Amino acid sequence: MAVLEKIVIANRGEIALRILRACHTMGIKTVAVHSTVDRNLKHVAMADESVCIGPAPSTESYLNVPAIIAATEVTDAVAIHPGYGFLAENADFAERVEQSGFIFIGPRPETIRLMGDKVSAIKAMREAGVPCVPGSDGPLPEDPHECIKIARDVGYPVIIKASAGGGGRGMRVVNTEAHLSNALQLTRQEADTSFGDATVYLEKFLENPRHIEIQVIADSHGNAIHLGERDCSTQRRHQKVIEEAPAPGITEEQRNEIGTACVNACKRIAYRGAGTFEFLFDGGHFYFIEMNTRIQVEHPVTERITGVDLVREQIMVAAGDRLSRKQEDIEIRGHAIECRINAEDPETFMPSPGLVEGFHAPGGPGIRTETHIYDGYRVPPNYDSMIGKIISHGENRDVAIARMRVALDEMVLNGIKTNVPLHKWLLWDRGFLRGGFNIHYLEKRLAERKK
Ligand code: MV4
Repeated sequence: MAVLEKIVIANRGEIALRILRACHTMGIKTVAVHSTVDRNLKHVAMADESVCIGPAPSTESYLNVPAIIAATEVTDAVAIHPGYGFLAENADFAERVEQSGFIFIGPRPETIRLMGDKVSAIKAMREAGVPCVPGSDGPLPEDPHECIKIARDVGYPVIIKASAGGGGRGMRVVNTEAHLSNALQLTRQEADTSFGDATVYLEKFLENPRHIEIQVIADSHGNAIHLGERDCSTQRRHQKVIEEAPAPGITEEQRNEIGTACVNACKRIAYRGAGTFEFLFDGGHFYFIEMNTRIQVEHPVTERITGVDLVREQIMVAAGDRLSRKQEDIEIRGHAIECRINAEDPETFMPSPGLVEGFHAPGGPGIRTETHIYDGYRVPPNYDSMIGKIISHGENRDVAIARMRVALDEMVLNGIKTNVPLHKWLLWDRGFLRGGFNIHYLEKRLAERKK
């Protein structure tokens, strides 16, 4: 086994701690790079070395490429793990890391670039045999008349998306032909302003889909496997709230079919590292929309039902090792649910940073808590409001839900407002208990609750 001696963790919060634990378990030394307000983070205390890379604003610290490269040089580290968010899907950063002689723990820069451009990602996936949403088969042409023809062929409603967008940014639904030209112009303009790229494409708008994603991991020797799916339909304003695996109602046959398509696509593009194929699931069919080339927040539900340590695998394949498992070794066991804990008002969803004046993590059979917070920790106002995750596991969905309810009741988290009350409410909600609802379910229930 090739061993990386020392890794820079270019992130913060719970994922930085998760990466540190994986490294130390593998006998790898760690360097925490952090902003001034983050000097009291748990992983900074636990890391072998730490380097302050800038002030609180992430543009000057966690997005400060020269500072991160310099910290890697001065500490004699050999690799950089970007976590999620920040620089994780920045192809230019991955390239700079490699040009500086270090290992980027993630896909090759060309792959990140391919998937960052949604038009090229969909083209690659369609050619690789992954089912995609019916649509424009490439960028929309300049000529509005040609666009009208394309939309007519696809059939209304359609959705116009920015090629440089993703994750819900730069999209517009069009219900009738009368609104197409105006919507096109607006979306192009917004795309140009927001992303510096006016390229847009068009898809059939699926009105009530579920959001189901497939986890893959691939090595640099041509091996790739899938680890089943996650259902991420419980979301509000494109922010996931609860994720679960496996997805309720998906058969082993459906899982094998879509999983195999993803694995074949990975082999075809020589994918390396962990990745997620995002699909809309509607009428019993999967439609690819985007690929994420990073470790995701919700990776633990997959770890829980497969027994695979995804961050460890990421590090191993980045070092040039082979995957530790073959597809036939992967078996889905039981059911896992993740509740994201945010420092926010449970009614208004406004961020609620501040001092944690009492914290006690839940535990017991089938409970995993992933958080960096502790008694006396101050949640800074500068970053994402997610402060941790609780993951429950059981032999079936009912057991996972029962364990999660107990865990949420057991947890003590005082001093700041959190969305824990929202989770407690959802875990007794009839629709949630039924499972298999679509992406609009939570927002609909929240709107009803207000009345
Ligand atoms: C769609 C769609 C319906 N039809 N594409 C939003 C985030 C981005 N990743 C893609 N998104 C969507 N694309 C077609 N053709 C509906 C959404 C969508 C959505 C998707 C996944 C999870 C939550 C969502 C919330 C609103 C809209």
